[in-house]
Amino acid sequence: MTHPNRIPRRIAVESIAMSQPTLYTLPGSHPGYSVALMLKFKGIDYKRVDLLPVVHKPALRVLGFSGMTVPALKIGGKKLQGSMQIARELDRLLPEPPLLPDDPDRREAVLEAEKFGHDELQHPVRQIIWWLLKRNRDAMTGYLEGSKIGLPAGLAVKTAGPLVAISVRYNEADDPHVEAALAAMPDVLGRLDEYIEAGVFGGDDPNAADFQILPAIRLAMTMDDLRPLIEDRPVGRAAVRLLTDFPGTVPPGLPDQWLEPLRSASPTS
Ligand SMILES: N[C@@H](CCC(=O)N[C@@H](CS)C(=O)NCC(=O)O)C(=O)O
Repeated sequence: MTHPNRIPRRIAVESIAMSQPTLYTLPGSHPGYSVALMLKFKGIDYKRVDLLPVVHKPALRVLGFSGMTVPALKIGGKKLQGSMQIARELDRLLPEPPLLPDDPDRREAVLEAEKFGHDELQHPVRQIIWWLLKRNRDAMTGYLEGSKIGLPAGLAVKTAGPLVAISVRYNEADDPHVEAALAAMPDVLGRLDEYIEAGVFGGDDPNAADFQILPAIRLAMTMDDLRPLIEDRPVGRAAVRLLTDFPGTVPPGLPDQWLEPLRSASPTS
């Protein structure tokens, strides 16, 4: 539905383009992919700048952002952070196509699924991948594919030790948190499959919940330990449909015992 007072889309797009939208992200950042997909969905041209973990914090400060996390988006004279806040602002700046359904019940359901993905999936996936990358730094090379970090991937990986150590500590990617994240994963994936079966997301027309959740699932599927336990589930199939290609892969490395809850809950077990 187009509101009679809305400015025509063409004029809105031109005015947004004049503000030179720029997305600041980190290689492999799943919420970074969320925002990149939302911008594409809206038909907004933007420049992507890939920062390096840890170093991104002073860089964001210098760029005038108040928070310390990516995705960070400069658009329409504003500096935005937080994938959900960015989704709301994109709908405000350019209402068509919408990231949320018009129907109030469907809208509520999409907002609930988006928040569930943000609160229960986004960070656990981040903790699991940092735990693995700490033990297999060479695997970082794949996640750098297609990003422009301003130095050769090989050199970045060779010198990444201190950045990885700081990121692991900052994100609490330690044994107890990662074991707990994996223990919670069967319930998280089960709930996401239920949302898909109820038609909340994962359909032909992606919405804010698709953009929040599916990049996190896709990142989880780059981990050889997790991919076989996710790919045949509704949420795994939806992630591959939305993000056909996704860079990076990490060989198995998680303790068998931590994977047991997920293996027992897998539809193929
Ligand atoms: N939940 C927020 C925050 C995202 C977040 O934590 N991003 C990570 C990268 S995926 C980050 O910037 N981490 C800071 C760090 O590792 O130092 C969002 O959805 O935008």
